[in-house]
Amino acid sequence: MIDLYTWMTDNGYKSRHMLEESGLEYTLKPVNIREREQFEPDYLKLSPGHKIPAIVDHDGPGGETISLCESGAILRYVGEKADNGLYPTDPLKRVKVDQWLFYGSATYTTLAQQYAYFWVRAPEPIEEAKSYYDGVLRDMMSTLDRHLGDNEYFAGDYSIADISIYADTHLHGVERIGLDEYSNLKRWHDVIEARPAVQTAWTPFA
Ligand SMILES: N[C@@H](CCC(=O)N[C@@H](CS)C(=O)NCC(=O)O)C(=O)O
Repeated sequence: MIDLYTWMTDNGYKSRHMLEESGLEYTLKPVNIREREQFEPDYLKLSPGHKIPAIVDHDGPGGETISLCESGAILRYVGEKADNGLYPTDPLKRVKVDQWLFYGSATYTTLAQQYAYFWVRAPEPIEEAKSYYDGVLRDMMSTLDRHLGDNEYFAGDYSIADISIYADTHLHGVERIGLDEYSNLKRWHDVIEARPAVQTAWTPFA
């Protein structure tokens, strides 16, 4: 059994999406980051940088209980454990899955969060920062759109790479910027959005 410590944010949705796809049993453990619950001492033992998500697997490698934070690492861990093809075992296929997984985690989400800060949460509007991050987000969406012009999914078949990129495409692409100028990204987004795992993973829990 896996405990998933999460909240309703881009990174939070990724792990839940993956656990839903995996068919593994898991329990949701809400960590309300708006109430600063991520700073509770017990939670910091799971996620030293006070970030959601984190998991505890009570049946980890060798039957040990393990904890893990960082969305990309969680997606890989659950993918390996589920062994359902979403994190392929073929090293040749893994190369590109890892590339796009890291693009999703390290580049896309990280910069999209800055966009969200200046456009949604900043107490005072700072026009230069808003304009800068608008350009950054649109550039990343163009990059994704170009790749999907020649590829059905990001790295071969549907994989953890797609899961890593879906959340910010939905939150910012669909709900803020719009996907009309990114037709390949829209086609890909709509296919993933229709998956039952996504419908469940994006159900509010608080
Ligand atoms: N690199 C981390 C980033 C996680 C992250 O940014 N989590 C945010 C919510 S989306 C958070 O917990 N923020 C609360 C805080 O920083 O105190 C990952 O990929 O999981």
